[in-house]
Amino acid sequence: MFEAILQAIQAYDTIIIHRHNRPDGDAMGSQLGLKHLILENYPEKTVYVVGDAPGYFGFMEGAVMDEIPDSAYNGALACILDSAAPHLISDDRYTLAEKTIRIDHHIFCQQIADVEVVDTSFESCCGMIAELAQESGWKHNPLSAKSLYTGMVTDSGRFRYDGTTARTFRLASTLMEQEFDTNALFRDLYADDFASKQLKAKFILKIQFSPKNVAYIYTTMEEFQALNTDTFTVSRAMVNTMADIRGVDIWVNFTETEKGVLCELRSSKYNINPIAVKYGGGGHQKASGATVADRETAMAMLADLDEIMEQNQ
Ligand SMILES: [Mn+2]
Repeated sequence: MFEAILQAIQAYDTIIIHRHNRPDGDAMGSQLGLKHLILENYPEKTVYVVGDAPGYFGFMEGAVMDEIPDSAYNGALACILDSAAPHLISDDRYTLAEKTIRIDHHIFCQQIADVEVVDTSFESCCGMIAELAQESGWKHNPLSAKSLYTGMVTDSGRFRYDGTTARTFRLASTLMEQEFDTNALFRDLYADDFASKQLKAKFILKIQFSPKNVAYIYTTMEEFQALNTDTFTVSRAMVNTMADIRGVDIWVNFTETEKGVLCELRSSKYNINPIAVKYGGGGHQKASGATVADRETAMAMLADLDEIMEQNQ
């Protein structure tokens, strides 16, 4: 599967690894994991990691990005990870490289690199890098293993989402053979600030139910302003306070803002994406979003989600 990728990595002395903007655990994990794998197995090579700041994932070892001049790309190989489109790639200087390769698990949009392996059957890009390592007979070290494991865990929702397969566990087991502290990793990933816990408690008390048991939270402009926080924290970060309620298969978080009512739609069972699309939004089958004009439209969306429940009863 990765012959051409392996050949390219073997052929270049300098390899610069890119990933998408505003990195998640999979973007950071695949970037750092591949770096440590190359350095472990080809110690004479020079490997750089580039891109914007790691944000939440700053706890990962080696997460500080390299600052390199344009000239570093002369005669170099650029490797693009976990990115489906050029505008998503952090640091567009990959175009300066002599050759480019890409490894990704998102739905294919367009060719970006000279050599590409895109496979949506993988739960994570980290899983693809673990497969590349296995196929190439590369040795892991604790850093490469922990980095890749981080992305497998986050992109699979702790081995829970649909993309999780027997292969996911086979590859994860190759990583677990290395010594690293999974307890420390899970603390870094999932420990919450007390203020965030309190906010979630407030939101849990606001949950309401439609006639067919779609859970929803509606935050008015007045309430939103009183919380004195950003739209992301109220909208996307709060939607899953409604996850895992027994008997609730669909849930939606509505937030009134100056731009309209933000709608975050989730399901553990049904494809709610067409409803988001109907209201001008998009996303994934079980996690989508849209922004609608007013409360009335938001309630029409809620009725449409109710209709999905009705049809499946
Ligand atoms: Mn990913």
